[in-house]
Amino acid sequence: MSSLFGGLDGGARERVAVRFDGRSLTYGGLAGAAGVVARRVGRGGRVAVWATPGMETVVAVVGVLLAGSAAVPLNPKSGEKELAHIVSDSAPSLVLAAPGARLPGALGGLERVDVDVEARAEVPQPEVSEEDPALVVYTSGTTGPPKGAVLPRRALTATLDALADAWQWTEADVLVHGLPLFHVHGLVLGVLGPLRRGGSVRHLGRFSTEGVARALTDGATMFFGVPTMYHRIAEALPDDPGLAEALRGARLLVSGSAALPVHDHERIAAATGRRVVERYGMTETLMNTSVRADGEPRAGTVGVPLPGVELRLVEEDGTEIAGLDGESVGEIQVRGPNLFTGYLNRPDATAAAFTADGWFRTGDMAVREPDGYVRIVGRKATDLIKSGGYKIGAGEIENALLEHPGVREAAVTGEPDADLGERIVAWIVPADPGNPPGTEELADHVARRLAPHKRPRVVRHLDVLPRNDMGKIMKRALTDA
Ligand code: MCA
Ligand code: AMP
Repeated sequence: MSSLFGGLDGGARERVAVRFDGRSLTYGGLAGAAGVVARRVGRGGRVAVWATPGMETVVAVVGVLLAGSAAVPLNPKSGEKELAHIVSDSAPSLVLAAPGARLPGALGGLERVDVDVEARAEVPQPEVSEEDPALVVYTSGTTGPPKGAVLPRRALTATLDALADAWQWTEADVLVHGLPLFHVHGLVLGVLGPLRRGGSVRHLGRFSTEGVARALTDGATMFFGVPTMYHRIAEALPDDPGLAEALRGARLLVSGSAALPVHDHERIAAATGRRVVERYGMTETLMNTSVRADGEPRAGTVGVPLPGVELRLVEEDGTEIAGLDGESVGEIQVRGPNLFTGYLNRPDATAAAFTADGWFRTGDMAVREPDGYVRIVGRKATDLIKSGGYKIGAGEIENALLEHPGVREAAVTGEPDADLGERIVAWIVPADPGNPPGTEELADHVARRLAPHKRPRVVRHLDVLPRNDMGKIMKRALTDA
């Protein structure tokens, strides 16, 4: 198992691996506590992790990986419908949770094992293959419930080593972030990344500009965030000289999960003299491109393909765009060891995601600058919304809205939002036009069923939804209305 975590294999057992608000674990402590989890979990199979932003989640995921099993991180704010789907789809053997964490009814049928961060046992040494699944991460599509992307161990190591090369990321780095631990950004890059390098991660529990400033002033060298976090930093900078000073001292500021607006990039550059580095990835592909630490961090670009990643732009008819002209727009397709193996229980969706010759269709549209830099210009599907860095499918929200008795018809779109990138807008035809359900009621309804970040922020009432001759809702007409 030597391969996943350089930090656990090396000799630096006294070095701090992980810190959460006053609690920390050294590499020796993490190996011991994760060893207990690994022995309890055993080899093979899938194990759910109640992924609160705390030390237990790190110990649980590392323990599952040391056991040679696959972790299924669960969003602790997921609603009943979403959780029930994930649990029945991934069929975990048990759920790992922090002592005292309250688990909802949807997990009632699962055996619960509490994680003890103080416990210690030898790390087992199971036989594992690099193709064995390491994580199953649920991600939204345009329609239907989220799909479980199966990420093999080699995808994690390939992406983390490519990032180490691009960012000159070493064991001397201390990363700070406040990202959720049930998605690739916060879990793979933000936790497994430092552990693979033998470095250290400080998790804020919850993102705040003050927390970032404090950590960077107190020895952290890198910050990872989604554009919403950088927007909040850009907003706070004029009144917070300490924040500007802290960012100035960082070795690397990295943004990803959605496009970083040029305005925020430039405001941060003007106030701190530092340019944020953007990288581009996806749950299914892990990281594809990045601006390199020794490259030019130009606003609005996501840099160059990472080592080992093949990337091409393809036109609608399948023709590959040959030149780097900075204006021909095509879909980004990628190939490489960083890719997932498929969607759990969804061979149809897996087949549809790849071309006949094995390229993964990202659905992201881009151009390539003459020097090879990739500039993302949009997305193929209008039914995918990125809000706060979370990917959200219009279809799953529409289905949830239709389960509300006050809703006869529903359509969901994303609208530009300075803070969230896009905000979710629900267009509904009320069952009773004289008594339509209010915004808060529908927001709560969706938050309870799916997750709070999937709740509509705006609700608009219509007498009828605009449909074409085939009866299909014309979303563009709604967005333009
Ligand atoms: C609000 N809340 C509610 C409701 N309304 N709860 C229940 N019912 C409601 N009706 C709660 C929320 O749960 C939250 O609780 C609080 O109110 C505020 O929520 P909200 O306004 O939605 O969010 P925010 O606090 O403003 O969060 C902004 C954020 C967040 C911190 C930027 O969006 C975020 O963490 N984004 C990161 C997304 C991410 O990691 N994406 C990676 C996937 P409480 O106060 O308890 O929190 S993409 C990926 O992995 C790929 C590979 C990539 O490229 O990176
Ligand atoms: P997810 O499925 O949640 O992993 O989100 C992946 C999607 O996030 C990608 O397909 C892109 O649309 C978007 N994304 C990630 N990083 C960036 C970035 N740096 N710039 C623009 N879009 C991004």
